[in-house]
Amino acid sequence: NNRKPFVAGNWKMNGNKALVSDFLSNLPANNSVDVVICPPSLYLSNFDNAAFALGAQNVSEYASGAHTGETSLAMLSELGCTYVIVGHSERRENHGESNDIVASKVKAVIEAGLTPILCIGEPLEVRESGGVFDYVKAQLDAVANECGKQYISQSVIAYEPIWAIGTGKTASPEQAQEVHAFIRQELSKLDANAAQSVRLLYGGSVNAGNAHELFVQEDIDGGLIGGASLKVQDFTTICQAAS
Ligand code: G2H
Repeated sequence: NNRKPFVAGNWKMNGNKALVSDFLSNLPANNSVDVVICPPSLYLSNFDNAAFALGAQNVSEYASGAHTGETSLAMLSELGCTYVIVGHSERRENHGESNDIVASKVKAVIEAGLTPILCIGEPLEVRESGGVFDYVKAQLDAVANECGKQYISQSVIAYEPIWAIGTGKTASPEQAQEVHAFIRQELSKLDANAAQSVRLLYGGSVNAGNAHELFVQEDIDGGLIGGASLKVQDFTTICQAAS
């Protein structure tokens, strides 16, 4: 395939100015991979002249106004941010983001000219009861129904099984590839050409040691990295594993 590999670091609510400087000075440029750092939004403006792209971890679906504590797409754009993680499982589980809210956010992000990194993935009980495909299909359909198929094909999609997030339990390369192939097959029902070009990332306890075996799978085009994106050395190794 000719999809350019993609690696995004999701710092979550971690990091500080010193970590920003460390990444600016020490993360090597990598021309063969799209590299994105998603720090807490507060720090986006500290990343002037970075050799990598910037993403936010969340955004409001509204353009402006009385939404205390929220951040708008115009603000993110002004700070040089070109990607937004939408629908991370921590937002879905702990901040009440339903499939419908996630779909509105995807729509808003694309309409503002940024690229969503749409997160989907099942909890453990769904994995154990054999409902994984139905579950991720419902998550994809919610976006396709609300926004239309062109929105989903303009997204980067991250498959993150919730039982593998921050737990040290990674999906095996075969388990991940199986779901990635299913996602690409579902996308091809919406738009056969676009399905071949959409980057599908795996997320959930990816680290410097296991990145390579995941990224060599046919339908895994890179990763969304949490814990291991906080160490410049490990993150560098992971980016290299994708190239
Ligand atoms: C999944 C991932 C980053 P971690 O949330 O999105 O985190 O790599 O720490 O499991």
